[in-house]
Amino acid sequence: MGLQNTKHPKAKQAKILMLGLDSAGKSTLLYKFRYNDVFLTIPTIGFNVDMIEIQKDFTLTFWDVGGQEKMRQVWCHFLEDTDGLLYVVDSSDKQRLEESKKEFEFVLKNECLKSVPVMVLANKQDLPGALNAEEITRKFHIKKYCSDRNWYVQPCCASTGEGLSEALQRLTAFAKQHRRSKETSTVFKEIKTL
Ligand code: G3D
Ligand code: MG
Repeated sequence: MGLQNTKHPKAKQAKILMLGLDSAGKSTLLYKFRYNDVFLTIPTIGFNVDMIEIQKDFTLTFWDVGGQEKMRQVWCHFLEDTDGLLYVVDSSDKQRLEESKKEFEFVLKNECLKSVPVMVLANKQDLPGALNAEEITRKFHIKKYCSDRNWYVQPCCASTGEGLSEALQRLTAFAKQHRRSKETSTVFKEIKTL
């Protein structure tokens, strides 16, 4: 997947970082966001980057970073300048929920993600036994770990697209708000140095 040019070179951009264990459905989601279609995904070796024009003057750049154990060790190199964390969970994979939760908690502790809004996607809702959004919220202690930022848990199914437009809308609002507060604090810092 390549980096797409937007029609408006001066459009504001916000960076969305997609994380989650391997096979959670990140690449499927990104294809669905981008093309509204389902593609056959292969395990992401490294990362994919794609830009999606949300409005004429606003684009989201999605960084879809591989979730295999080896890649998780380098997640920290992708955190800078993030305006929104999109954390994808396979809600049906009960055996790996604990592992996913640990990675989530670990990454949130990083200074680079301080106050960055979080959208957790409780994916694969079509599969039997999938935990719902409330269960994922409780299991991942999201209220505790995200008490200092905007957060939301969206149930979805990447293969059918269910729940994705709601997720994208809310994520856009979160990312815009985050960018605005970053800009405001930069202005304050500049004023202080005058
Ligand atoms: P990743 O990028 O997080 O590693 P992928 O995950 O997007 O590559 O998806 C891993 C597998 O999960 C793929 O199946 C994909 O089709 C499937 N998948 C993604 N989202 C959903 C969903 O909402 N429901 C169901 N049932 N499956 C989903 P394969 O078989 O290619 O490994
Ligand atoms: Mg992938």
